[in-house]
Amino acid sequence: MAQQHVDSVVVLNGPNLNRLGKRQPEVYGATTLADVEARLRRRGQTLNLTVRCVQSNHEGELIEEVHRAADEGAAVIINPGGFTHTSVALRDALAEIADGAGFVEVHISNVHAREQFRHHSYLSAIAEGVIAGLGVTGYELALQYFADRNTASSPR
Ligand code: DHK
Repeated sequence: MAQQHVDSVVVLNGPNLNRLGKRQPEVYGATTLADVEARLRRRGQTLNLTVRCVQSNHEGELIEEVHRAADEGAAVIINPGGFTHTSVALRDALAEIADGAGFVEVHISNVHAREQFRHHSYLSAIAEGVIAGLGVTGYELALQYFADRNTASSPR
């Protein structure tokens, strides 16, 4: 399912993504998270989507934001950082989004071209789509996806 019209999208970034622009710029680029989030909010305005951005280094906080998104009927764009490869609990929370508004998993780097332990994601199998390796543009593409899906699914 997961083809419902959404008015809002929650952009969640997990551990260490507050260090964007500083941490391993050769892998994650030079753009800061504040810049990425500002860009997404602006883009949301032109796409008629309310965008709320949250970053946390804590698994429980991310899970609570997922619950909040579920209660609001919001779609989710998530870069779970290292929790991608470890967190059954985050997957369990996101299963509710998968059954509702849907979520897209984003990775800035091409995780498949990196260490073996980054090749497995606990989330990908229940994500509506996965974007990896396109830098921070991946977030914008995911947002565009939800706008296009709105147009395709339910003209209002
Ligand atoms: C970000 C991280 O922090 C890593 O733990 C993931 C992901 C990859 C990214 O490419 O955005 O393995």
